[in-house]
Amino acid sequence: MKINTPTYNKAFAEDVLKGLSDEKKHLSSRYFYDDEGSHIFQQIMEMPEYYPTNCEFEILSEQSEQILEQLNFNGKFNIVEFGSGDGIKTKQLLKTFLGKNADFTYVPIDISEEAILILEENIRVSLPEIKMNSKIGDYFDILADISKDETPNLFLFLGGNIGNYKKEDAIDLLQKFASGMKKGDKLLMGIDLQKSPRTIQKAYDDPHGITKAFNMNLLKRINRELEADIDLSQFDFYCHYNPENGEVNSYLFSLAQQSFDSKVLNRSFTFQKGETIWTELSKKYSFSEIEELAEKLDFKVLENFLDSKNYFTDSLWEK
Ligand code: AVJ
Repeated sequence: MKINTPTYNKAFAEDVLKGLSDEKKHLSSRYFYDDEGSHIFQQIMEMPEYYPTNCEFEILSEQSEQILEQLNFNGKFNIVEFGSGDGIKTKQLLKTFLGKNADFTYVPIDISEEAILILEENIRVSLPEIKMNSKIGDYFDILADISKDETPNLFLFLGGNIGNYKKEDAIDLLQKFASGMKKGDKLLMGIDLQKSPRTIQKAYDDPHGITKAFNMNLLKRINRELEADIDLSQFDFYCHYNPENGEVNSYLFSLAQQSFDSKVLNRSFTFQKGETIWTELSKKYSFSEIEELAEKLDFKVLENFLDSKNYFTDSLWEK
């Protein structure tokens, strides 16, 4: 690798190098979300086939009063949100809580300063009376600070992002959340549920090609940021839902025997015809798996708040 090249993201370069050097090639879905990828994800959320966003919107629009009751906080509390994004769904919950005169401070955390600035503006316009204390930075650094305080916390981890983590990694992540939580603190986590395999397959293998573009953007990023010469027309996208383990696995695969070159990584990479790059896990849970996960982490599941189709849950856990 070149040294002294401040124009590229070091973690991205290292992970691409590792992922494309392994016997079975892989790239992390964490790298989907650059500016272009975040834009494509917005389009995914607008597709009729991609049900999770609408389901969670429905849950937070219609059941936030019950969520507030279940919290059982008397007095002030914080609502700490991990990876707040555009906050459209969260706004439904905040609006209801304000209407019920709950005494809380909203603490959105995001690594992207831009995302936080947009969110702040958005919330200030629509809910001007809210107390807000945004944080830009790493979840766990900020969590360590927050946990020093006596104030009870409701943590939000919405959108179903937990689905992107393999079992051990999910446990690891939630363990880190738990380490910043006091007894009585709550976690509200969005989790996509197992359902008709056709419904799930259609949400990821969409007929518009938007999910394909979302995955192909990883290759575009490699071209742009790692000065590579990947011929995008020589790759395609494939994904598959396995109802036996609840996993959607997504791949890019090579349409030909080919190589590309990266100037930043100072290496070339070769692909056989049909060779895959694993790009994403999107795990769908059963209720018993949710229970099992909570139990392993020493949480109590207080309630699963479901949408009317029972596709998705906002699962409320107590530490
Ligand atoms: C943002 C992780 C919840 O797994 O459903 C959407 C990302 N990937 N379509 C998901 C995604 C393909 C999404 N999450």
